[in-house]
Amino acid sequence: MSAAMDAPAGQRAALIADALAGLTAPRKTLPCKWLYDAEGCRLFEAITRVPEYYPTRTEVRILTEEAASIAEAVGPGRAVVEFGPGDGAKAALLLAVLNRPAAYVPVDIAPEWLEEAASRVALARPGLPVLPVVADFTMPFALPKRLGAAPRLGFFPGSTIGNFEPEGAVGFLRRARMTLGAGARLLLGADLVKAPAVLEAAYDDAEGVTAAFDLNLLHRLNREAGADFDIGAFRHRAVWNAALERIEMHLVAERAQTVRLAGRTIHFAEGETIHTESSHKYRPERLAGLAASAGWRISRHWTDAEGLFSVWLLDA
Ligand code: AVI
Repeated sequence: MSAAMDAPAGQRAALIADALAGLTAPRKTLPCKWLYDAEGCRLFEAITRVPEYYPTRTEVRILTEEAASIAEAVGPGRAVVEFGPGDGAKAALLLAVLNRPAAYVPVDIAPEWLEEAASRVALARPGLPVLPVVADFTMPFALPKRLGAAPRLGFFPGSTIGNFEPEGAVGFLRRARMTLGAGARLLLGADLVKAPAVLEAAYDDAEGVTAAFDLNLLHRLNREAGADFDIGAFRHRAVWNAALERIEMHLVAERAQTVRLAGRTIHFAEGETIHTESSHKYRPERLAGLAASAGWRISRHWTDAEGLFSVWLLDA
C-alpha cells in the first residue's frame, strides 16, 4: 500500500479539495488545520519547548502563579469542558487547584489526544469523572448527558483562539456559550500584541523547529495527496502583519516551478508564497470586544509580569 493510501479516504479527499481550492486561488493558501498530522503534532509539541516560543510557558506560569485567584474566581462544583486538550497538562494544572470540580470533559477530533489528556488528568485528580467527547469543536456538538446539571467551565487555553479569523473567533465563542449553557463560564488563553521582533522570532526559531512544522505540510501533501513538491525549493517565513495584528506563516517558493497535485499543474513564480497559518495577537480591549460580540461578559483577566500573555474568565 502506498503512503498516499494510509490516511482515511474521507480525510484525504478533504485535504485534496482544500489544497486544490487554496493553491489555485489568486493568493495561495492552505487551512492551518492540515498542519496537524502525527508529525505536525510532534513538531508542535517541540515548538512549545523552543526558547523563542514564549506562549506555552508563559500561560503555564500564569495558571500556576495565579492558581488560587483563578480557582476562587471560577468557584466550586464546575464541570470543566476543554476544547482541544492536547496532552492535558494545562487541564491537570487547573483541575488540581479548582474547588470540587464535577467532571472533566476533553473534546477533540483526535482520539489519541483524548486518551493522553484523560490519563494525565486521572493522575492529577484521582476519582474525578472523565468523560471524553470525540468531536470537531469548531462545529456544534453535544455534551455527555451524564454531566447532568453541574454548571460548566469551558477551558480554551494556548491562544488557539488566535488561529481563527476574528469573525471565526466570535462564531466559536458564541457556539461555545450555547454548548456550555446558562450560567457557564469560560477560561480563555489569548496571546497579546507585542514587539514584532519577539513575535517573528517565536514563529521562526533559530533551531528551525517551526520551519520544519510549516514545511511538513508539503511533505503531507506529497504523502497523502500524491503531490510532487520539491520541499528543498521552499522555505518558511514568519511575518508580522501590523494592519491585521497577526503573525503569518508562509512557505516561499525559492524559484519559479510547477507542482502536480491530483491531476492539476500548479505554477509558482519565484518568491510567491503559500499562506499556511495566521496567529492573531490581541490587545485587551479588542479581545473584550470579541467576547462581548459573542454574548460573554468579562469577569476577570490575568497577565504575566512582562505582559506577554493573558488568561480571561468570561461569564455567559
Ligand atoms: C496552536 N497555535 C495556538 C499555535 C500558535 O501559536 O498560533 C500554532 C503555532 N504555529 C507556529 N507556532 C505555533
